[in-house]
Amino acid sequence: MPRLFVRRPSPQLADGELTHLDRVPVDPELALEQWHGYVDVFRSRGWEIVEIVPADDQPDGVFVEDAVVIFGELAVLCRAGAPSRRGEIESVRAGVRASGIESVEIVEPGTLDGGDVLKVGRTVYVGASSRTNAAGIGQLREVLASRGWEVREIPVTKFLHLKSGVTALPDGTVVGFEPLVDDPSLFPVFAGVPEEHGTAVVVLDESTVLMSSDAPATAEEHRFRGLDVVTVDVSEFEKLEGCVTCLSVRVRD
Ligand code: CIR
Repeated sequence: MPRLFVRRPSPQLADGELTHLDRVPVDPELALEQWHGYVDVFRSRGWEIVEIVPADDQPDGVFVEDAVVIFGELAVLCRAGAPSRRGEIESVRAGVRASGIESVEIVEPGTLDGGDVLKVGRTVYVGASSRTNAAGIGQLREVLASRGWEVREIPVTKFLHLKSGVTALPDGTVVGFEPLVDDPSLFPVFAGVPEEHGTAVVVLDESTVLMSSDAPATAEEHRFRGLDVVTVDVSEFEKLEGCVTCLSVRVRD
């Protein structure tokens, strides 16, 4: 059964980090409602939901994808690029270990945010962003080299994390909002999408993706490709540069 690691939003969510967006009011109650809606999509499809203990003093703790990346049987625990987010790792480490998953950690001077890691087949695209540095990418490459994964570095200058700008459809096509992608030619198969909030897709199964409800034209394009599209409203997280990918870590057995 596939597993979903999540963490409920902190009441301090509105104080989360912002890099490219201006701060606008965030409704913590609506955020919690949206978070439940997001988790329910997976629960109703048979995913096991694993809740990392709440971290109410960590405004960005809900963006659990940034703290850990799973490669088959191995969890890579990240060292956040934003110092304000480094405290999130304690509880994520405990949650991952309690699940019996083997783990390694990115250590100083390396920084790596899980949002910068996009897996397509056995290729791991890693964003060199304001959050992920060369040392972090080097450590990841070393850990994965003997396990059959190839790490490719991708420049990220126009948005926060690699996966805020590009994600992958079930067939491996990388999709992104082209004005914000530094170099689409770095991906073997790239397709532009018409809306910024349409860049993020979560693969639910081989024919179904989950997306933000704030990208209706993109959803239509995916349906035209033959995919089933499930949408959720994640507006309160989008205000903090979050998206559908960063609210969870997916583990497929
Ligand atoms: C941050 O700036 O770290 C959070 N406010 C948003 C993190 C979003 N994570 C992601 O795209 N993977």
